[in-house]
Amino acid sequence: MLGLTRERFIFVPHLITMSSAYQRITVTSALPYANGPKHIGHLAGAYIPADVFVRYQRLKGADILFVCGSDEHGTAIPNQALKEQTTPRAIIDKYHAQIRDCFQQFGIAFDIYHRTSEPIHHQTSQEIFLSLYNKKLLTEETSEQYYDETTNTFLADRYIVGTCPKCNHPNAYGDQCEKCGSTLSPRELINPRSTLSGKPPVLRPTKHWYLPLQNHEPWLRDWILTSHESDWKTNVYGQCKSWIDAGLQPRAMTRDLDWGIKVPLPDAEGKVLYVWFDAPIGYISATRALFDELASGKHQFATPQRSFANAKSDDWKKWWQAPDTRLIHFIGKDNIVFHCIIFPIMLHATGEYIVPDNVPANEFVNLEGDKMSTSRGWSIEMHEYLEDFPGRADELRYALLTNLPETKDSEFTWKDFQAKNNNELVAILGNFVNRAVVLTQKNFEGKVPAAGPWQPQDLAVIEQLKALPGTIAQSIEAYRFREATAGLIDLARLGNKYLADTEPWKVIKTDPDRVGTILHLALQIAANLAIVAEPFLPFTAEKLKKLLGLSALPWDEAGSTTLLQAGQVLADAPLLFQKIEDDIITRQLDKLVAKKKAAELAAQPVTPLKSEIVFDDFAKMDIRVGKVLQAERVEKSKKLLKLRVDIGLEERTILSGIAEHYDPATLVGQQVVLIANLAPRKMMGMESQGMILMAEDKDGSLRLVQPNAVVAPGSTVN
Ligand code: B3M
Ligand code: ZN
Repeated sequence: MLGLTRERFIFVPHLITMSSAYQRITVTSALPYANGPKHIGHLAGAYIPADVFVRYQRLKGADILFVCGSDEHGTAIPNQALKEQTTPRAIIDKYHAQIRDCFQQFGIAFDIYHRTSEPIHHQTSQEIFLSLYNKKLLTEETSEQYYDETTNTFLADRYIVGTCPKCNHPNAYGDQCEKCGSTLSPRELINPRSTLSGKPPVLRPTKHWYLPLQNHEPWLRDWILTSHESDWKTNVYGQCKSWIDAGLQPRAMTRDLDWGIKVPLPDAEGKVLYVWFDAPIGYISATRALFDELASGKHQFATPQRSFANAKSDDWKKWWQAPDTRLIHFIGKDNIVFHCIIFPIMLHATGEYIVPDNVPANEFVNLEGDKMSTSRGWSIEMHEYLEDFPGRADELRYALLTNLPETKDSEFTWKDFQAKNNNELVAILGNFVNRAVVLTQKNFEGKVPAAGPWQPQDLAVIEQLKALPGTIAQSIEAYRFREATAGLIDLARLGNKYLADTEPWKVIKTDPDRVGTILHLALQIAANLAIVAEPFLPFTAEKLKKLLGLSALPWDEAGSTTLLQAGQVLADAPLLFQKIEDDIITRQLDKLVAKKKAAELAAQPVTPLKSEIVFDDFAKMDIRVGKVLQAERVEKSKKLLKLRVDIGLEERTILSGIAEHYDPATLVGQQVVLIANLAPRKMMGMESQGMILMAEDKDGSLRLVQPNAVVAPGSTVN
């Protein structure tokens, strides 16, 4: 591994020369499904690395564009609507806003955060589909697919459940068994049933449009396997190679679904584009939307950006079609084939679009020893972190950056988060800046002191200061963000060590001029941090600039010892970072365990139905409404309450196992529903003359069944 890393490091200068032929850079981050909150693993995978890269390039003065948005199609959306008992539209509106706001609070500085439900996206996707269709690059095929005759719909894979052919799990999905992890197709399920109606589906012929991936194999081999062997990450290159080597197949680009982008052909009633056809086109339509908005003066940047002076609507084309545009997709590993194989084939086949120069996909971040999963409750959602740690986005950015899953899955633990914060951000970066500023305030009235002649000790530090930004830049350009982040903290460490070695707090008594020189250099290091920290810790960089009275500086100024003029007045020192105490961490760990438990309960299957009965079976029961007159605990019993109930005709004594769910006093006066003709039963030496009906929730808690208005005791229930 180490050997490989070294080897790739040697390629860096070569890479830079290669990319210098490019005039501009288009950067995309995967469009998250707007079907629920997104967790910090997503943030680490496709958003923070992209943001570091883009912020760095902006500081370098590159002509760069950063687009993202919500993926609002696919079965994930109607699925969630079903779960939340609402409409797909309500789902995408809710989660689009939530995810967009979270990204903004984490400082992810997109030029636009668009959405695939917008008309311009529907139009762009249909245009690309038609372009392929008109070039005869799509094939039509009719195949048999499962259809639900009750709801009159073809069933997406996720809407079919049945017994897994591999492990006999009774509730495997049409595309996957979550018990044994096997990838399945709906036809493999034993006893399939529709999740919409519960009925077995039938097979019906349906026509779809396919992209024959295999026809593009020679080009793909040449483009990826030959041209990108040395510069793509090994995990990405490896996945592409095994896909291509396994033999490419035709892939359906349309679906039978009533949520999505209509297939723009006359004979395609009820058919929409496959979500993985339209979603990546979302990058292009986001760019179109951005330039439309810029041209009409309507665009609002969420965070301050570079300006796109004199932008015209048509400018989107150069970001997607000009051969001197360098396209980079930031994604997670589960999206590799779509971004490296299917989407590039689509784009290349149109003959108009460029293909990516690189797809630096990340692996996954695990959480406290287990896979991160929102549905299993084992996750830290972006909004949860922001609620619990307001104003502390940089702290999480830092913890994730130092631990990015760049070559293999990594692990987030709250303990490590605390350690990174306390031992690195507080103790190194924060401490260094704070010491330099406080000493300046104390001894030089808060003004940058003039520097005297440099001493050897200073010169050694200056040399390192000059070298570090270049090292960090090389790491960023090679998509090695962990290494780059380590470089940032090395710069702070350099400052901290310089103060520790020179001990200005001691020297001040004997040689104030020397202290002036030391603090001058220390403050220059702090000013360098304000530039270099910007891609990684944008909020901190902003605070540093305010503190030092610096305006925006380009990356190429980093390494300099003349960023600050003597006499420059410092602002009051803000505390850049605060220590995180153990109790905060314990609380987060407890919260995680509680969330998992709640998710487990919610996921518990509903009790299966009993076998069918006939009306006479039901009619034998005499069900009545009664009113509770008295209620008390039964001695020596944890579960039983003894109730006195008026059932209109008479009073009854009834024992009911609800002592753990109701305080007896609250029951007096309540209406209950009971089976009045059940043979009396002895319990704890007493006779119970009937049975009260209760609803039992998934977690075992019991609730009285009651008429929703007051009725006379003795009323019958039919
Ligand atoms: N929405 C899947 C995902 O969130 C998908 C990505 C689309 S990128 C064009 O992993
Ligand atoms: Zn299985």
